[in-house]
Parts: sequence; C-alpha cells; structure tokens
Amino acid sequence: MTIQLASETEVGVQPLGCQNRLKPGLQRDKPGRGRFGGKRLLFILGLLALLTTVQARPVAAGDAKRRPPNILFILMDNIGQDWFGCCGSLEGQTPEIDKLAASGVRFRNCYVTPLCSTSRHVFMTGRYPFRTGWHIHHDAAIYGGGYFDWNREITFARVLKSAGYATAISGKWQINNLFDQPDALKKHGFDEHFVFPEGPRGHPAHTQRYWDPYIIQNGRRIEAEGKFGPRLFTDYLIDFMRRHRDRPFLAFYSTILTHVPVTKTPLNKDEVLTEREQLAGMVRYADVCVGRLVAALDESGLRDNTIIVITTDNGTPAQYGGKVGGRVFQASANTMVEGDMKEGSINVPFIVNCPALVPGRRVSDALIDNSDVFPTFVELAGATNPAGVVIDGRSFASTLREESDAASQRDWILSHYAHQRVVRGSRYKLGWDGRFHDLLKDPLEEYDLATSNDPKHIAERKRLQQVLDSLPPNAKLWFQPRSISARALGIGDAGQRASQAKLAPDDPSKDK
Ligand SMILES: [Ca+2]
Repeated sequence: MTIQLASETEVGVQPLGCQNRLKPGLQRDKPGRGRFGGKRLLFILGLLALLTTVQARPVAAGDAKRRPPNILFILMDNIGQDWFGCCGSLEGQTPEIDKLAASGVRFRNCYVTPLCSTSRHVFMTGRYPFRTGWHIHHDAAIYGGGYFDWNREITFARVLKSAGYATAISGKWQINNLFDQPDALKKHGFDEHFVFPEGPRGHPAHTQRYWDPYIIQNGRRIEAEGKFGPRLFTDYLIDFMRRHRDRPFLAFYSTILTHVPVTKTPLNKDEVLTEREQLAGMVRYADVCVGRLVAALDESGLRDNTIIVITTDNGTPAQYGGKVGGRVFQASANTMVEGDMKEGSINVPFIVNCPALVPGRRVSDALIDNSDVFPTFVELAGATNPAGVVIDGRSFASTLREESDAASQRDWILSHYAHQRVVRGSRYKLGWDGRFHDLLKDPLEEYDLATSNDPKHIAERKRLQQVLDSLPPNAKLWFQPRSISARALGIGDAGQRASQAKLAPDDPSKDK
C-alpha cells in the first residue's frame, strides 16, 4: 500500500513511509519541497508511521521477533546466463554461484535493460525508463552533462537507510561524476562508498579499472598501485559487513567484473591467454569473490539473517558468448551501442539465497524484471515504498517466502531501451516492431510468428499488444545525452549532428 503524498512530478519526495524505523542519531535527508508542511506534514508522518507498523513484517512468516534481514546485493556487469553454470553454461567458471543457486531460488526469467546505465537506473529506482526519461545510455562520469539526480529519483538505498539500515556500495558507479559531485553517493543513500568512479577520456579513472585501480573511498582516492581492484572491493565489503554485524545492513556489491577490457587476474596473471580465456578468468575471479563474501558471512555468524541476491545488469557482449548446449551463445550485433533486445541480452541470471529465511532448492518461472528489485528490498526491510512516487516494479518477496503462487505476481515483464520495447509472458514475447516469438519452441527468436493464424498465438499477441499500448510515451530526458549510444541512435543534439555525419571516434567498449 502506498500513500500518495504528492504528484509524481513533484521531485525531492522523501521515503516518508519508513520514519518510525529511524534510530536516534541517524541522519535524515531534509524534506523535499512539496505542498505539504507544518502540522499537515506531521499528521501525515504519524499516519504513515502507524501504517508502516502495521505493514512491516519479517521475511520469515511466524518469526515476529527477528530483526530485518541484511541484504547483500551483488550486481555483476556485462555477463549473461551463458556464463552461469546454474543456468546451463558449460564453461565451468561459477562453482560458488552455482552452489548458491542450488540451495536457493533461481529465477529463470528476469528482464533487464540491455545497456548498463539505463539498466542500473531501473534497478536503483524501481521505475521504467519511459517514466524517468533515462531510456538511453548515458555515462555521466565519462560524458558529463546529465547525471543520476537525487532530487528527481529515490534509490532503494535511501529507503533502507531511512529504515535504519547501514548502507554501503563497493565497486562500480558511473551514473554520477564523482569528481564534480563528491557527495552524490551519500545523497543517493549510501553511508559509505568504495568505488571505481569512471572518468572522462584522458583521466586516469578512465582506464585504471582492474590493475592499479583508481578507487575512491568516501570521497578520497586510495593508494592501490600493484593491486587488483576486484579483490579490494571484496575486502572492503567484507569489512563493512563485519563492522555492522549488530544492525541491519545493505551491502551493494556492484562488481566491475566482467566488463571489458579483458584482463588477467591474480589467479592467472602468469599465463598466456587469449582474450576469451581472459574473460573466462574474469568470470572465475568474480565467482571467487562471491565465495569470499559468503564465507565471511558464515564466519561472522551473519549468514542466517543475510539475504544474498545475485544478478547482472545486461547480457554478455556477442564476441564473448559462453558455451551453452554445445554451442557458443551469441547475442546479435550492436549490443554495445543500440541495445540488443534478444533474450541473451535482457534475460539475466537472478539468484536469491538465504537458507534460514528463503526456502531454497527452487527454480522459479515467476516473471520478474529489474524494476521489481526496489519494492522487493523495501518489503524485505519491513519498510514501505516512498510516498508520492510511482514505482513500476512489484515486490516478489512473497515468492521468496513461498507464500504465493509465483505466476500470480506478474503476467508480463518489460525491457525498454530508447525506442525499443519488448514484453513477454511466460511463453511468448512481443516487440515494439511487431515481432512475435514462442520462446519455448524458439528460444533464439529465429521464427517470427507475427502473421501466425494459430488462435493461441493471436490471443497472446493481442494480450501483449494491449500491454505495450497501455504504456506511456518516453518522458523527456532533462539533459542532452552525449554517449556514443545516443549519437548512434540520433538522440539529443549530439545525436542529431552525428546522424548527419560520421560518428565521432570513441571507444565503443566504454558504452554499456
Ligand atoms: Ca553493463
């Protein structure tokens, strides 16, 4: 239940629904400008506090005394189901993650947006690109200009912080320029940060990603010469979790792995390797990091009250497809620039593990997408969605608790990038361009059924078309996107100029 405090267009709305869970001494963001103030605001706060008390519940039914669970959110970069053994990959690089999938819940159908920053914007806000306007890739750290604006959007980190959680991010952050906005991560709800910030071309933060990494810890660059970034990010988050073992925490592990450029890791640095073998080593190293995080939770006695979530922001770039069913899986071209809408690019692994709280050994066919992560985390934390903000996602916490039929939660999911929108039900998928596929019989989407006269096809195509037709047009982006993705699609001033001339030279590996 969400109380509507203000219209969606009023920005700066705070997650008021969690006020009663704040502990003394915690910092709270100043209330945003709205039409509510004074006694009326106090009345609403009181009402929301009462409602929150009624709604708040622990993740495990029947255990009312349990404190809210910790959340370890692991968001990997540019890696799809084709590299996860639990999803059918034959590459054999993910034994730790596979163990978590075997003893946890693995969702077989989780949609994301096919390019990095756009996907992350949805994860963080629970809102679809057409609603926020961030429907085109834009890496604020590289291109400058617009950024992920805390006055326009509220992250799940802010909501959980308001609910009394300690919050930290370790790893990648690219949707703000932390050199111009050093307080951005604090504004977005993170008490602590330890991040690779990205940076414009020519800046050391543009290239020093893995070895000798450029890392900012709570606003200050650390000395990391000779070090391997992923190891440091893992160390930091382990330390954070141990330091906050006595209170609920959100540990966001936003991995820099396995984004290009490919590199060797400490496990294979002396070997002669092809590019693809290096990518395999990066996947293996990411898996080792996951194993270390889990081991730290075990050693700290935190495992039983920590829900681990593992997913990725988009699928594998075509040239690095993993082997599935005897063949190397390849998404189609243009994944770096335009966003490929095939399943390999947008249907990603999604694993939840916490044997003490989430009944495991399950594979779920529930339909979920990355907008659902926000309301799910909020519900797991016993908080409520921010008032006055339209959240597109739907919580699947009840599916995790095994309290409801998974299929009842959603009957469609969406992936949206620029002008491209695709929706799918449990079996069929319809695109903005009219393409229609039976994913059960045609998982590689090679046979378009748009003109099929099969009554089942006609009925499902009609249902999904109604979903597409019900979605609003893209909200206007409030800044000029400058990414090569925008230029390639002719979006924004730079894009319109580029559409009439050859694209400016750039490094396409940086987009996505
Ligand atoms: Ca990515």
